[in-house]
Amino acid sequence: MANKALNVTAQRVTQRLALSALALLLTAGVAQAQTQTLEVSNARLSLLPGNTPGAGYFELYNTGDEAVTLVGAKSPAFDSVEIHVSSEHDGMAHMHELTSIEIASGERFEFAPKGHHLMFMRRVEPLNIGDDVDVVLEFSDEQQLPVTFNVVSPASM
Ligand SMILES: [Cu+2]
Repeated sequence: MANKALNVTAQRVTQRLALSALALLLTAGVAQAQTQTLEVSNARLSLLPGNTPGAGYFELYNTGDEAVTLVGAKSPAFDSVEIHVSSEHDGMAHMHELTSIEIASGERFEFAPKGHHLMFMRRVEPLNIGDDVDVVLEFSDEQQLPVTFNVVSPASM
């Protein structure tokens, strides 16, 4: 009797382990699939002299079957990074912060001068033209996409 009870317990533990292993495999599979559905190109960071904010431009191509939502970005080289969009009213340039941008399946979303951009606030250390800056793009499904931005002069825009 006691032996049988032990066997049942052992079996349950085995099942639980198998389920955990399966869950891990599924999670890893999903994470990998998501990373492969986003392509970033032409990532550049336009930097003015002094400690003014830098503007990040790039193209984000969603090759996946589902929409993705960009909710933020971070970089060890800056205190904070915001998503901004520029607009013009009565000949005056303005910009404001966005909390998210949805990129549809198959869409190539361009962050470009006079439009959407990442605003890099407060440099942690000096940066020069030609430097590489590590940035992580953050999505609503908790996906984190590392991107290297190349520091360029605003004159090259
Ligand atoms: Cu801005």
